Amino acid sequence: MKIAIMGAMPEEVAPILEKLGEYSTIEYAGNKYYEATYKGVELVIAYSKIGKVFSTLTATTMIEHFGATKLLFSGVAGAISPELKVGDLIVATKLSQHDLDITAFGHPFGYVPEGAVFVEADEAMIAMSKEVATEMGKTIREGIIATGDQFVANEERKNWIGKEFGADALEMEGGSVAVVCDALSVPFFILRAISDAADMDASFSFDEFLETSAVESAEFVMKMVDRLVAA
Ligand code: 4EZ
Repeated sequence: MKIAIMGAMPEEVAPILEKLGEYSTIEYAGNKYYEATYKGVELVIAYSKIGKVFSTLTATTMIEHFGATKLLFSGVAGAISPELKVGDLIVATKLSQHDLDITAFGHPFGYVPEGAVFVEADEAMIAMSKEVATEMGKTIREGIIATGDQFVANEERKNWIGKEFGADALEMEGGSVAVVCDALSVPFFILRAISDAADMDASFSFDEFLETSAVESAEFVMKMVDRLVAA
């Protein structure tokens, strides 16, 4: 077993590297990858840079080049569901690409031939996350995450994504990481802590809460890793 832990931004992986303390740095394909042995299990950690293309490259590299056999994503997201507040954790049950559009040919949003609107995350890790939440005394919500190459700061766009995909949160990497892991048969887990409400105040809220929410997510993901290495 080799576990990949990825984020999109430096702030999203910094708390994980801090917890590990010692790691080696490898430069590959325009990014830095960090390798460590944690409680006897090999880890590879990286932030991809923002968006579907960079996250696709990083997830693929972690699996194909570094040999990761499980992948956990930690980061922040914009809330769609009004029940999700800043700092709250959401685990993706399934993910979609909200900006994928060949509807001109009669296909649904998020769909291309031989693909699927939704990609499902690993059920075993979702179940494990419930146990971890109970153990930590935290509430986590399961839901649908919609991904696209847009920072959504617009109520109308947010509501459309919520309606069209039944999505509870949105971000810019989960859906592409899901496609990669699904295609390569690598179980994956996508966790996000809310940083904003994807509305007109989103950029300010994001700037204010990126670090604290990233820490919330990272701490939870490391508890997941603790379980995985103990199993
Ligand atoms: C993308 N990430 C945001 C990157 C923002 C600014 C320099 C998560 C996210 C997000 N994505 C948090 N809130 C969001 C929102 N409202 N729309 C899209 O994964 C980079």
